[in-house]
Amino acid sequence: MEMTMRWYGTGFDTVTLKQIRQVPGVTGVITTLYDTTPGELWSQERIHALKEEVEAAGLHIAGIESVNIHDAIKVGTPDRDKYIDNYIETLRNLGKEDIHLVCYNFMPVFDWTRTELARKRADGSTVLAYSQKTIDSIKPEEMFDSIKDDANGVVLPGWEPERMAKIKDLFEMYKDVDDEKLFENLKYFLERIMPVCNEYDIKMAIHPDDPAWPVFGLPRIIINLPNIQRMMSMVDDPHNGVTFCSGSYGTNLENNLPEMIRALKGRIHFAHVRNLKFNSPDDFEESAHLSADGSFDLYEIMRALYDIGFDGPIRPDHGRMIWDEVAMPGYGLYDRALGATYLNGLWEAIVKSHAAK
Ligand code: DNO
Repeated sequence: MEMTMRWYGTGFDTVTLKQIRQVPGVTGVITTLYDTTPGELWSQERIHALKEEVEAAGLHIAGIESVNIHDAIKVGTPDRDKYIDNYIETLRNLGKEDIHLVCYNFMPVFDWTRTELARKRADGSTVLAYSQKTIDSIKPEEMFDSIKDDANGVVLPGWEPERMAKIKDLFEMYKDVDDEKLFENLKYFLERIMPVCNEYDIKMAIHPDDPAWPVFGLPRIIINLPNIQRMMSMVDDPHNGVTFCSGSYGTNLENNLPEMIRALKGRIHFAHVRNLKFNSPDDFEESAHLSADGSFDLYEIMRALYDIGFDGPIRPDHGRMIWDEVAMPGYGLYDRALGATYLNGLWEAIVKSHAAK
């Protein structure tokens, strides 16, 4: 595996490449062109400039998170082909710049959903949290307003204010889209992009829906092993794979994370590893990465990745806000650096214990 960190780009991220370079064991970044909109074509020049900037800091681009999918593609409206054409061109331009991993999601309307961006924990840190009761008590259009004051002035991925302003139209757009339709539209999209992925060896790594169940009545399909297997078999190509995100699949306590990892051998192209602390099955908060601080056994997760021979990029995921840092919720430097170091420590121990046998 390669340890990486997510970086939103100069002007968007409070964390610098120089800081990331100094986190022990981190060699790559997972980045994006944060000011592009879903459906827009990424020029090779802009990708090249981003790559040069990252490389000048002594790092490399290990993958893109995300090239976002236009709603027309998810809904399957007649104009979807023009957005898929743009997506294909973007993939080609990434391939030409020697970038071979793309993380994306197929969630309707909202990307990840949290009801709090700064829940206070006993140690004084603040974390992202989710309560189903809160979701059940508000309207989708109130969602953004209810959390935006805790965003520390940054634009959250998937929660761009322009998008949120059109929320009612978006819901209207999805009114006839159910799970079956969403699967069908995902299949159409994947079939169209696979040739360019094969030509440039680009691994597509779909991100799970977070939380892993329908929110506000919208369909959510990338939520458990049977659905991932369906997605992979409907377009059976090794480039059609997944981002294994422990914090997203883990929202559903019925998902056995190490077992899922073992079942997905060969098709996990990217891993997000973090912990959650459950207060009840429908109320959880994002704890520190350490197993003892949350509900998951991170050692077992890392061991499952080791056992399947995972050799792709991995990144610590959302961190707590600690030591008075002001940053994008979940994406500060300090706790993610602690997370990376902890995951690296687990990995080293696993590798060495295998060598000793
Ligand atoms: C949140 C992230 C998601 C993820 C996208 C992938 O912090 O995990 O926004 O990047 O769903 O497309």
